[in-house]
Amino acid sequence: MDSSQSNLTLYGTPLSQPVRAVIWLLLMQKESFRLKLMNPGSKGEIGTRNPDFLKKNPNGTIPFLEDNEAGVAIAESQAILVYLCRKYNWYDLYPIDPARSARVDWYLHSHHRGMREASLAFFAPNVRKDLHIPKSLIDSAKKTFGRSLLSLENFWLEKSRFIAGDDISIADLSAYVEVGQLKPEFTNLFDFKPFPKVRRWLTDMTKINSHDLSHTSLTILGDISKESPAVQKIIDANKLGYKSIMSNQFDTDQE
Ligand SMILES: N[C@@H](CCC(=O)N[C@@H](CS)C(=O)NCC(=O)O)C(=O)O
Repeated sequence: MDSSQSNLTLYGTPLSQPVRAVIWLLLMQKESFRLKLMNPGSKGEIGTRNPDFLKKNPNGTIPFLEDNEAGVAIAESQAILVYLCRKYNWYDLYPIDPARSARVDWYLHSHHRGMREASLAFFAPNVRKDLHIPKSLIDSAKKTFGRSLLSLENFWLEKSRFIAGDDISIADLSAYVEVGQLKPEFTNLFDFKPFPKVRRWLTDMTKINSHDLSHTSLTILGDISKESPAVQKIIDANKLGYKSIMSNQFDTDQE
């Protein structure tokens, strides 16, 4: 089946962290999907603040998933990740046993006022200069992210290889799209030297199937630590990332 016949339509853009987590899961599990490119924050035709999209998701955010087969339409990356795992019985990534999924859920629910702040603290101020994000907001996000990174180092990864145990789960995908984007190999916006367990985990995550493909747009964006990327570079990174994902999603030999 090619993606045009898929029941799943994902609204998003590859440079968006929560969208990337969903793309990674679908690629990793070789589940075909359509990707409808969206422009975050815009009221234009493909904008997330366009009235037509707001009718689907009043919060105006991506990712947004439509599953035509099931008549389901949902927003919020964590809800989408859990939905997909339940629908397709991907219990290795979201355990069916409540005692094991409890830890995954714990991380997922803590993510939004925690690791997610990596984007507000580092990524957005460099990539979305047009937003003129107030310094007080950025400073507060840096503090929250700092605390979350410490808890990743000293708590979540203290005794296990991944966040919820020795096997990877959707909690790792969700955390990695935030933390991983800051690595020297991508935007180079954070120094991970004082965090050895986090560094080990970051390396292990690059070995997970479809890591490279789902992160193509970040590779294209490259190191932005010295200079913010031009608008055209951001557009190109999203478009080329999109093309690469759509043309390779059925390549069974990928990675
Ligand atoms: N809690 C949401 C956050 C989604 C989010 O912030 N998406 C951004 C793109 S990275 C967005 O859609 N922004 C557009 C807007 O707020 O208008 C999730 O995990 O899905």
